[in-house]
Amino acid sequence: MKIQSIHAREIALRLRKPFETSFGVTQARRILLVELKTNHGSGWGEVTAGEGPFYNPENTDTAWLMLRNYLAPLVTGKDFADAGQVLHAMAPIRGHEMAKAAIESAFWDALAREQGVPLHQVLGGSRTELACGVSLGIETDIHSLLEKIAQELEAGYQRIKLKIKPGKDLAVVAAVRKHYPHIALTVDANSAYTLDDAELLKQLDDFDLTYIEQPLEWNEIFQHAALQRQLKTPICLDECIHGLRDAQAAIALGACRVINIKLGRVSGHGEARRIQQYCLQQGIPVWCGGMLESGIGRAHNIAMSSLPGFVLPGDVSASKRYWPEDVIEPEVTIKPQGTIRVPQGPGIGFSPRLDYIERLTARKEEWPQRAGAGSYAVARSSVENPVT
Ligand code: OSB
Ligand code: MG
Repeated sequence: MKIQSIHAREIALRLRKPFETSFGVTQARRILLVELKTNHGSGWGEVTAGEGPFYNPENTDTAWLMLRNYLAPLVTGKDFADAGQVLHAMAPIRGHEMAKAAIESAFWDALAREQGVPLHQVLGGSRTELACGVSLGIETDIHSLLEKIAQELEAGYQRIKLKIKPGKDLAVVAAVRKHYPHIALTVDANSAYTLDDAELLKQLDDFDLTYIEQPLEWNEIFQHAALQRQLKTPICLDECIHGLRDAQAAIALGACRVINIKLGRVSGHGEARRIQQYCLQQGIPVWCGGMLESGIGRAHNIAMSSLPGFVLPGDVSASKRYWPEDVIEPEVTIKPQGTIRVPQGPGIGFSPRLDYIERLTARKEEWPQRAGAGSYAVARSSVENPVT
């Protein structure tokens, strides 16, 4: 399949309510959507980077730059037999996994649509319903947190994840556990602690958490191994895992007993599947994380979560938890038993709402640019013949 051009847009989407993590508060998203135009139709992908480089080094603006100046020139006008070849074509670019994942995953969508089959089937997924959890942001007081938890449990969600940070940890988790002695409960620190906090983190062992997600630095596997040796509770790595090699290192070192797979963080479906397969062989449970995605990214997460290793409830939840209106139809909904049905239509199985997306669009470009190639021509030559 030949990638003829890439249509990129930045859309502005306000969250229904602000979401606070240890690294900051998000009120509105600036999301990049890409549509790959091929000689056999098109496919959609989403850049899952945040507005600032606080979760990982990427953000909305770096992704736009990478897509326009480096990644689009490497893949447009070329024929690819599969998505692995697309990722390979982008290999000269170091890092920028989320920018690459948008193209790679859009290619999968295009491929599945061309074949007229659902993406989960092309990926090799078998599950038809996914177990869903929710990720709850940091709240100013415990009463509003308990109220939110009550609502989510009422909606059916099967696992509650609490964001924690220094000063908003033990007392919060203790209060929630006291109120709900039996729910599946986890915490996510988004790298807010250091090994010096080991004594505090050990006290989390009292609360029967399924795992503690990413307590230490975003790219520090070795120290997580030192911490895991001191904890009874499994560590789940999120930020640290950028690809299969990180998963292999983390498992071999004993740095985690659970892995959160995020499509964007690992450059797309191909690498996500390699991690999933490796973890399945190693007996490490995985689950699908979220990045406050719009419906496009959410749809890709749903397809990925249908693979066999995804045995723990994901952070993939209903559109209406995030947005007054989603950019896809139908929107993602959750059943009363806390599951999402994997759609059976071709590709991602949801349709982009083009009119609505147009109204949300802050900027859009098509690469290669049709007239006056300008910066595009410069960019292409600088990737293919780097001048050092
Ligand atoms: O660490 O999982 C995380 C959101 C933004 C950045 C990082 C994370 C999150 C979430 C929200 O936890 C998951 C979601 O509901 O999309
Ligand atoms: Mg996380």
